[in-house]
Amino acid sequence: MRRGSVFFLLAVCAVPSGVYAAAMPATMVVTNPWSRVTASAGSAAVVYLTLRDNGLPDRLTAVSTPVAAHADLHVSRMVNGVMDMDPAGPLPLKPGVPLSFSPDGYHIMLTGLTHALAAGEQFPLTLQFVRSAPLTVTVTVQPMSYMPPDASGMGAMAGMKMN
Ligand SMILES: [Cu+2]
Repeated sequence: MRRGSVFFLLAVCAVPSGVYAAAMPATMVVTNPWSRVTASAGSAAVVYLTLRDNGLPDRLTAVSTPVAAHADLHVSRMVNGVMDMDPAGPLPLKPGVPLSFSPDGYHIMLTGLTHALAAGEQFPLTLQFVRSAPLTVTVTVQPMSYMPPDASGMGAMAGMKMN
């Protein structure tokens, strides 16, 4: 059976990566992870990115980075005309539906920065999922004036409480 032998070959090829059999290979794609310059060490920073799940349904459970004592998933919401935020997550990921972090929605909050973030600096950020293997991406620190190409709700940062 030709069909059967092809299937068998695929099964054999999958064996060398058997260590990671519980995880899915390279199905999470992160676009434009970025943050902004900060005034000092110890202060807070926010990371935005777009996450696309090209595999099976999954959930983003946690984030971490060596440049901050804490990295947390937050969601912004308008309360009495002021942008406030709450802890969020795990965040559900639907295959093929991008999850965009933005000033008026989900963001990654970094607190207890080890040093002030300077424009042009880059640092690693690791995303953890229920099913997929952890994914480490490189965040670029942008100047205060930076707006991402696909920014929406641009004025939302103004009233956001950062501490
Ligand atoms: Cu926040």
